[in-house]
Amino acid sequence: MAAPMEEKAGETAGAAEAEITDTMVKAVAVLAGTDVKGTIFFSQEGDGPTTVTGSISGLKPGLHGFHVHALGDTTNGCMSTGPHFNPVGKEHGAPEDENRHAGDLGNVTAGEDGVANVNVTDSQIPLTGPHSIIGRAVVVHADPDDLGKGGHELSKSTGNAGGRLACGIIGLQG
Ligand SMILES: [Cu+2]
Ligand SMILES: [Zn+2]
Repeated sequence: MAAPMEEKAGETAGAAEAEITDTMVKAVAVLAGTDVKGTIFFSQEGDGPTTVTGSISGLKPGLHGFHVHALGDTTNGCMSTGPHFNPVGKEHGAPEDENRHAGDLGNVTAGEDGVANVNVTDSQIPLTGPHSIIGRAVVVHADPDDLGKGGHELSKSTGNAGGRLACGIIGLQG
C-alpha cells in the first residue's frame, strides 16, 4: 500500500515542476525617443518576482527616473502613457518602500558613454494577473527620481523626474 503512494507523490512533484517551467512569462519594451533608445526585457516565473534587464543609450550621464506608467498609449508620444502605474492607490516612493506606486522602479544610471544598463528584480510588476504590466509602458526621464523624498510639490506623485525622454509599450514576448 505504501509503495504505490510514494510513486504517486513522485509523479505529482514532477508535474508541479513542469508546470512552473510552463508559466515562465516574458515581455519586452522597445524604448524610442528623439535621442534616447533602448530595449527592456521582463521575465517572471510562476508567482515569483519579475526580472527587468536591458540597456538604454543616448542619456546624459547620471541618474534618470525609470518607471512603469499606466497606459500603453503613445498617440501623443510618451505624454499619453499616463501617470505611474498605481493599481492600489499609493504615493510615489522608492522601489524598496512599502508606500510606492507599483511602477516605481527608481533610477537607472547612465555612464559617461550615455548608456544605462538595467538589471533589477521587483515583486510589484507582475506579467500576469489583475495587476499585470502587459500593455502598459516603460518611461525613462530627463532627471533623477527623488524617490518621494525631495520635498518638491511633485515628489509624492512623480519624484520630480522631469521630462519623458523615451518610452515603450510592454508587450508579450515568445
Ligand atoms: Cu515616469
Ligand atoms: Zn511613482
